[in-house]
This record gives sequence, structure tokens and C-alpha cells, in this order.
Amino acid sequence: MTLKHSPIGSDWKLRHFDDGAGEAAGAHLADHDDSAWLAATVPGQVHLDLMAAGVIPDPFFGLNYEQCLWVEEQEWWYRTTFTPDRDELSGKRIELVFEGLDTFATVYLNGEEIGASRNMWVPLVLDVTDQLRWDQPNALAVRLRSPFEAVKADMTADDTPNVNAFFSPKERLYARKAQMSYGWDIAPRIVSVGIWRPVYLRAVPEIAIRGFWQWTERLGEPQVWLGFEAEVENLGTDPREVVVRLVAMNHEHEMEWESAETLSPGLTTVDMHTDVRRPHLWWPHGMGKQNLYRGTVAMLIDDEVIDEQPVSFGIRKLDLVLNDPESGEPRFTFTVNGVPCFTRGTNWMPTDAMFARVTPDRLRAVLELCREAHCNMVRIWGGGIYEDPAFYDLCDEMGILVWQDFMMACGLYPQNEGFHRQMRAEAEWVVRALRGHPCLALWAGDNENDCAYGWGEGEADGYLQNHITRKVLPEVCARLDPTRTYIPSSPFNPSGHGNPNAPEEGDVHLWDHSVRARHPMYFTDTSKFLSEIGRICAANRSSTERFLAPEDQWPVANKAWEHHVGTVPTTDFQRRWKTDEGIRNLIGRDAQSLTEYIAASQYGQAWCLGEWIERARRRKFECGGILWWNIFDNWPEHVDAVVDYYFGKKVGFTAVCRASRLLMPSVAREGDTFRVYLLNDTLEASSGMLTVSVCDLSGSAWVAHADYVTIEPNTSAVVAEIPAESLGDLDADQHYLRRPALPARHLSARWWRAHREPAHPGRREVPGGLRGGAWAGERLSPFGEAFTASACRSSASLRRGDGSAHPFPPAPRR
Ligand code: BMA
Repeated sequence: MTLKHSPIGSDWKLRHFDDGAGEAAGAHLADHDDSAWLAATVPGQVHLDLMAAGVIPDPFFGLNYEQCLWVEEQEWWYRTTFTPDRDELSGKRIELVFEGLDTFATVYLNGEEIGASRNMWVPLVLDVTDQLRWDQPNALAVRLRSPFEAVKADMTADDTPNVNAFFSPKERLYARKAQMSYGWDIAPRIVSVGIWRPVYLRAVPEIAIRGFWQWTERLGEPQVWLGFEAEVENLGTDPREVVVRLVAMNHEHEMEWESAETLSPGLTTVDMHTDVRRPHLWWPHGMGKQNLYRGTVAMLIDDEVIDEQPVSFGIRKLDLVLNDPESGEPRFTFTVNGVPCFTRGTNWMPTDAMFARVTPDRLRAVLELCREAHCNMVRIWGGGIYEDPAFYDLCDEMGILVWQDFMMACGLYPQNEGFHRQMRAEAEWVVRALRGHPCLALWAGDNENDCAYGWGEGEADGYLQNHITRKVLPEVCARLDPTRTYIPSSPFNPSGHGNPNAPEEGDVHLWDHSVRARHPMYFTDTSKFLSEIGRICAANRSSTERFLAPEDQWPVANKAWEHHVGTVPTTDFQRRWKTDEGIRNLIGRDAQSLTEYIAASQYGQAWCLGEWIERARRRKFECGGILWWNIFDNWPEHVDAVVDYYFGKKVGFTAVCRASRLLMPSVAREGDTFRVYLLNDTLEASSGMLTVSVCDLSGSAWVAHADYVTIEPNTSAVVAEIPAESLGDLDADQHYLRRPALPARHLSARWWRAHREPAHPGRREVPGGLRGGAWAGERLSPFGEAFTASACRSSASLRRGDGSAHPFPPAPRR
């Protein structure tokens, strides 16, 4: 019998006041007349209710956000009445639960203030057993202060010397609220408030299960040693004798465990340790099955179930190797069940900047895009939100590992006891909430704050004084989840000194922000792990037409376009200028039309992502993985994502899918030699006949190399070397090496059908068009003028899956 919930979801009303005026107007009182207030949706946020009421325009369109800025200065009040049913809700205690109050909230019940919170993620749980009026209307009011007004006192009181925000206003640093919502280069300024997650009454039995998680202590053969922990609360005043029973199964493999415990009043942690023979292990995508054990954990007194909760867990051992066990060389490689796992993944940010309207279906749809792109990891970026519980369940099922940042980004945060206390409470909630998920791979203190110490006037290695990420968070992670690695920031240096973004160790964010696709840094990078790398490009035409007025769609040098490329009120990152420069570097001139602008910028992104992913995979395990930036837009914009806000797939999406296939060939020109690699992220060996063909743009091709090759499991290796001069004196602009193919002898027919190259590179009708022609091969020599320009001029002849134009793919000049 899981804790009984009674949602409080209907008839909510909404109104705003100047800061502090609501209470003066009696908005908290039980009998306050709210008949003229706006209708509100809970869970929701005020911008959505104001849009629904036609009070504000859609801030996602054009420059409409400017007409919505007044909302962030007001305090907002929600009111509703509800009648709790005594028969429906019987328990030792009745709790009023707010799963998400954004952000600075005060709660009133029947005119009495009963609680407050100041964190948009940490649930507010209030014991209302004695305040509730049964079987009659109760008035519930919630005040949400302006996030700017609410932090004024903290900012004045704070004496941290060098607080600084490198995106958006400083006020964000003092608010435990999604940092991106204050305006970011990839997100709009929509500083909203709301009751954004469910609200309900909960009946709690005398003995209540407050938490449960499982971890894998040691892998052996055939045994595996497991640990379980249940947090149980005895709401009575006397010790109680209980039996804890765990039952779980995966397919035919069942496990059952029981233990008698004496629970003193209050919270008790019940630990259970056991070993199981040959359990069904959980693996990330590409390495094996995502076996999950599902069942229940129950508390029994005299054989009667007092409380019971569903449980789901995956048995897997996951580690992050930061130094090669033999050589001691710096590494950044995850191992799963003792097997090194090359990380193919992406950065994840909220799938809608209006967080409250994200549904589990939307999360599943975007995660399916990640699976389509063969991702085995997503990084939850520190400027966004801790995702909905459904997200982590889906990652468990889909075998997508999760790198979890704590929600801080690009700033120097206040270092005072009050803020440390807030971060400690938040971390305790997050770690408890997520530690039971097999998908969760790593805790990271923040996004780029170690780097941020070098961006301002302060000491570059000032990050060592960051008490939050060097003391508060590691202490919580070590105490509540000693099974996972914690790193203080991304990027960071494990040795704890020097430039956090240096390639010698730790992870790296590699950014040229889209100007030079052939920037040498991309081809000389020696980093141990690429946790961010990306390139800006325009969204699809059909999407662009949905968020920009025709006059703002072309030419692109206008305020509305630039707002959607990431120019925020406080800083112009010149991202539109960089996109233009990127196009000039690609085709040798400015784009002449919107179609060409979209095609050329998208093509530049696609070429880059394909190259970066393949190069990182060719360096496997010297490089432990790549998390490209990023899978999906959180609002309509022209930035680095490969799928736009309307699920419009860009050319880049096909490129990442292609470059991330578990077993594939990859050609690299290294000096005067074309090296053909096989990239094998499967745990099986593979072999077959390899043919490498030279093709020209008229479509004829001849075999330049053929050989029988074998690739070991989980390996990247050179399987052929073709000296450039052996190809003879070819016109480099008109010829390319077609990507080698592996005949089916060893590979399944289904694999062959999915991976074979079209026989004739001239034929382009394959949707998405990237499987044929020049794109599939390495150009014999750096690309010439003539070809690129023609490529874009000819873009009208090709159609992509979404019907928009698709260029004949050139390799970038610079
Ligand atoms: C990195 C990220 C984000 C930013 C992105 C794109 O800095 O950490 O903060 O949005 O680049 O520019």
C-alpha cells in the first residue's frame, strides 16, 4: 500500500501584485474574493496562464519576450480551495506536498502561513494533520515573489568578494532556480514563477518507507554482492518490531530478502547486504541488455503490510577511470561491469524553456532521438534543471547513462554559510532522489565555474576556494552515494591545479564557436574526454517560419534573428556574426538566400560533428568519449542543437547518427596516408572483406584497396593504409575516397541492409542524402573553391526528409 495521494489540481486562480502588496490586500485570507482573478493551471507557470488569457504574447516568437519582462518584477499569488475526504485519506500523518515551487514561495492554509521554500527543485512537504478541516472547503494560497526582489537582501548581506555571472544578471546566482531562464546564449530570458510540479495531500502510515535504493558492491563470478538501503520513519512514540521484505525479479530471475528490525521513533536507515548468483546485469546501449529488477519493498508488522513501495533497480558496477591502471597516464574512461565503455553522447538541456509544460512523452521523444543517434550517455547541463523522475526511468530502460551536473553554471557563486546550507539541502535531496538509478553515472559540481575563475579578474585557480564544489557537494555525495564518482566541475583538472580546460587531463569543452570548421584545434586535440563541442547553425526553414516574422527571416542581420541566435540583453556573443563567418569560410562568400544560409550553416555543422565524433572514436580509449553539444533546442532558435524545438531534424542529426554507429569504418588523412579505421563499440569481434573505392563526381568509382579485415571487440584500429601517391595524380577537387564497406559475411543481413553504401554515388534520392557521394568519403586533398560554391548553388536540387533543401555536401575550406 503505497502512500495515498490526493491531488490538489483544480480551480486554481492567479493574480499579481507589486512586491509585498498581496498580503496587504489579504490575498492569503481564507475569504479573500478572488472571483476576478485569472484562471491558472497547476502544475504550470504564470507565463503559460498569461498567454492562455491573452495577457502576454508568446515570448518564443520574434522579440515578444520584451513585452513579457514586466512579469518577472511582480509577485504572483495562486489560490484554490479543496475539500479533503476523511475516508479517502486515513493515515498517522497528513502531508501537503509541493513537488516543485518556482521559486521564492510562502504557503498559507485557511489564512495561516504554514511554510515557505526558496528552491525550485526541492519539494516542500508540510505536516497539516492538525490544520486541515476535514470534509469542508480549505483555502490554500501560495505567494511567489519576484525572483529579483526576493534576492535583494541576500545580495546586500553577501560579502563574497568576486561574485560574478558570465551570462545574464547577477541575481541568478542567489536563486536556486534554472540559471538559463535569466537569458543564455541558447535560452531566452523568461524569468517565470509557478507551481510547476504536482501538489497533493499524502496520508502517511505510522511506519512509512521514505526512501529505497540499491547499489552493486562487488562483481564476482558467479556471485555479485549487492547493497540495499531503506529509509524508514516511525511516526509513533514507541519502538516497533517490523519485518522488511524485498521481492524483485527480472525475467525468470527472482530475488527475495527479509530482515527483522526494531525501529525507534523517527527516521532509521535499514541496510541490507546480500550476494546473488549470475544476476542479469544492466548495460548501457550497445554493450548489452538494460535488465531491470522490478518488485516491492514492504514493512510488515505481524505479517500485515503497513507500507509498501514499488522498486526498480539495475545491477551494474560503474566506475570512472582517471588514470590508466598500468601506465598511470591520465584517462577519463567510464567502465561498466568491468568493461571500458567509450562514451558516445550529447549534452541535454530542458526540452522546453517553459519547464512546466514538459511531459514524459516529450522526454521520451527526445531520448528516442538520442537512441537513434546511438548515444549511450547524456550530460544534464548545469544551467538547466534536474529533470523529471520519468526522465531517469526512461534512461534506465533505454540504456542511456546520465552525467548529472548540479545546477550551477558559468559564474562565481556566493560563498556564505546561508548559500552553502541551501546547496547542501538541495544536494541531499537530489542525491537521494537519483542514486537508485542504474543510468546515473557521475556527479559533477557545476558547468564551467572552475573556468569562470579565469574569465574574470580573480585568480585562475581560485576555484580551489570554491567551498560549494570542494566541500559541500563532495561531502554530501560521499555520505549519501559513495558508489559514484564526484567531480567538482566540468571541465576540471583531476590534479587540482592549472587551466581546468587543459587537454592533459580531465574533461574538455572545445569551442571555436563555429567560425572555422578546419580550426587546427579540432584536428590536434589530445583531450581525454570531450564533454562539450558544438557548432551553431540555422534551424530548418519550416521551423524558422514559425518563430520569425517574414521580414526577420531574411536578411538575417536583424534584432529578432539575433535574439534567436543567442544575443541576450546583457551580452552580445556575436553568434550571428560567427555563423556568417562560418558560412564565408565554408563557401567562400556570403549566403545569397535564406535557403542557402540554412543549407550552408547546417552543412558546416554536419561536417564538423561527423569529423569530431569519428576522430574521438579513432582515439579510443586515449580519449574516453565525446558528448557533443547538443541534441535538442529548448526554444525556437538558430544554435548548436541538431534537432530544433519543433523536432525538425537538421543535417547534423544525420551526421551524428552516421558517425556514431556501433561498428563502422572511418577514414582519416594523416599526412600522406589515408588510414582506414574500423570503430567497434560492440563487445563482439567482427571480420569481413574491406573495399575502399575512389569516386569522382560523375559517379564512376574504382576499388583502390581491398582486404579481409578483423576487428576485436570494443576496439578502434587501423585496418588499412593507402598512401596518397598510390592513388595516382587525381584532380583532388573532383575525386573522393568513398567510405569503405564491410561485406555481410560476418555481419547480419539486417546490419548490412542498414549500413551498406548505395552502389552509385551519383544517385541522391536516399532521404537525408548523406549516405551517397562526396560526404561519405574523405576528399583526396583540401577542398577547392569551385566545388563548394557550386555545392550551395545546387542545393535546390536536393530534398531532405523534411522537404527542405539539402546541399551537395562539400568539405569545408577553412
Ligand atoms: C558552453 C556551455 C553553455 C553554452 C554553450 C554554447 O559554454 O556550457 O553554457 O550555452 O557553451 O555556447
